Amino acid sequence: MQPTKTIWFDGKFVPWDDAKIHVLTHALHYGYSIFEGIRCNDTADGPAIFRLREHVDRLFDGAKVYRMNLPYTKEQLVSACMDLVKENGLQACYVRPIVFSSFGEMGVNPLKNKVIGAVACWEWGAYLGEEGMEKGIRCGVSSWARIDSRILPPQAKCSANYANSILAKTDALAAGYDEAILLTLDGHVAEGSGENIFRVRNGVVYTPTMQSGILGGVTRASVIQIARDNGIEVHERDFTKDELYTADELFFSGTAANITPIREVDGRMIGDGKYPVTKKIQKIYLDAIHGRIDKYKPWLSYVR
Ligand code: PPE
Repeated sequence: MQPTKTIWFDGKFVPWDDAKIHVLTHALHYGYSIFEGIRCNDTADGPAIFRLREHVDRLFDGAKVYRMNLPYTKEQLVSACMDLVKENGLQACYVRPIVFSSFGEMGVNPLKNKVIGAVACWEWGAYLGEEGMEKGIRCGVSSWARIDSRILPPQAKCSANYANSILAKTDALAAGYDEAILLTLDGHVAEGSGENIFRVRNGVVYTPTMQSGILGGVTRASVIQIARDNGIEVHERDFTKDELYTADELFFSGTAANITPIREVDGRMIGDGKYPVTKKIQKIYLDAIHGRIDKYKPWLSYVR
């Protein structure tokens, strides 16, 4: 990771190297932190952050679920993200806000400790590789079930959720795959370790329902809208593992991953290795985030 000039840390901009916390920070021990992942992309009118408000709203929703009292308003966090990109002078970057229980008392109860927020940004290329974006990646269905809303609410982007993602991701890598696909406890397809999933069959697009236990992806919502705006039928509908294998096309969506085709699942090739629907959606999505489509410009917050 290439350091940038500054990080927004508890309300102030500090040099990259000074954004440090104590080893007894409560969140480090118990996972009581909520974060976001946002992309700022280069456009003809300078850097623009994609759907910033939606990301900040999701962070506040997560905080509500976890009884986390945030010492900032949504407006303050929005400004922190915008100012951060400007201060660092980057054309394109990934923006990572996080709020967490800080140093103070140990023990499970986090509510005695001050909540601190930070926002950092850095340059981050294709999450699943440039080649993956082009040619598709290889996935394995994980033997770990996705967290369930009765265990850890998947819709809150709490750091603790990522222990589940880490188990699935590291097993997938150890088995020689690029990424894991997790099923729900009742055997429906949920999502990747850090992406939502889509299935294409006979030109129709399907994606698991929000109620199945997935993160409500900002990219997922954008994909659904882009597809519908462009005459592609989309259904939010749960599906099973075998329906992954019999898909004509599969793809992941996510802030970090953008739109990444999946070319293989559990050693089975998906479709015929061409992804006409995925590629069409991928192109429109990339055009949208880079400010090349007027209709989707309301999704952008221009930094300058
Ligand atoms: N599901 C999960 C579990 C998830 O972590 C992400 C984002 C998504 C779906 C897609 O959500 P959205 O980005 O709003 O479309 N994963 C973030 C973190 C990746 C990481 O390794 O860190 C991301 O893409 O920023």
